[in-house]
Amino acid sequence: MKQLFISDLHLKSLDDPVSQRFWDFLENIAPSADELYILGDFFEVWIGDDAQNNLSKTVAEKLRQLKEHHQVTLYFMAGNRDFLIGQDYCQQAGMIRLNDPYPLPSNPSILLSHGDEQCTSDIEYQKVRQMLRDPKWQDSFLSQPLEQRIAFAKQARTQSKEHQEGYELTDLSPDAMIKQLQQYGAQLLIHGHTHQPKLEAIESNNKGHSFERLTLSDWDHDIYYAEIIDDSPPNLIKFS
Ligand SMILES: [Mn+2]
Repeated sequence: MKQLFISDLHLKSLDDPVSQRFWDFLENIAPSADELYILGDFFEVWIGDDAQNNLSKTVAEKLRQLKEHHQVTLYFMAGNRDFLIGQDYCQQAGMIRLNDPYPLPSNPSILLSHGDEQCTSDIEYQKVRQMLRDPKWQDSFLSQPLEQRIAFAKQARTQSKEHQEGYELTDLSPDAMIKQLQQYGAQLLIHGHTHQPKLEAIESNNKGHSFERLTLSDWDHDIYYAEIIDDSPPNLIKFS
């Protein structure tokens, strides 16, 4: 069995080079897989499954083709940009929506996550996250007219940029990663969000345990995806 993992494409428009790279990936890499996991921030922005455009429709069509022509099972986990992707779009694209975190059924020592939840040192962000992930907030947001949702998304982007400018890039907290791995009886976290591709040990004072993380890249410059073949450990593979 071959499993592939990608994240953080931040798809923006059909004519963006990232979209072309993704079509290449779907044509040349993904067909040989049994399972493809998309671990969040797939789209740069998402304001509801009812607000579709040419990009979202093309992506759904291409994913469906991959699933139907090559029998690839598709999984989607939301990130902090596209957490409003719902069952309707997942169904349209032939993807199975996963909760965050999600233990990999074929290898429960591996836990999948987008990664923003473990950035616990950014207290402001965690407060906002808690609001945005509240189903009540989401229902009320999705019931607003499109223009209002677009305006909100724009404002949220500006605020998030201002917030980030005062900070070093916030990484996932080692303690938060280890706590979550222990909770699930897992040893390796595969995640995105920080766009710093690597496979490394998580620094821990907890002797006798060794935890690891595999971080996926974004799709702007050097692109990496993770691959697991049968029971072997995951590999980070450069996609050019
Ligand atoms: Mn993210």
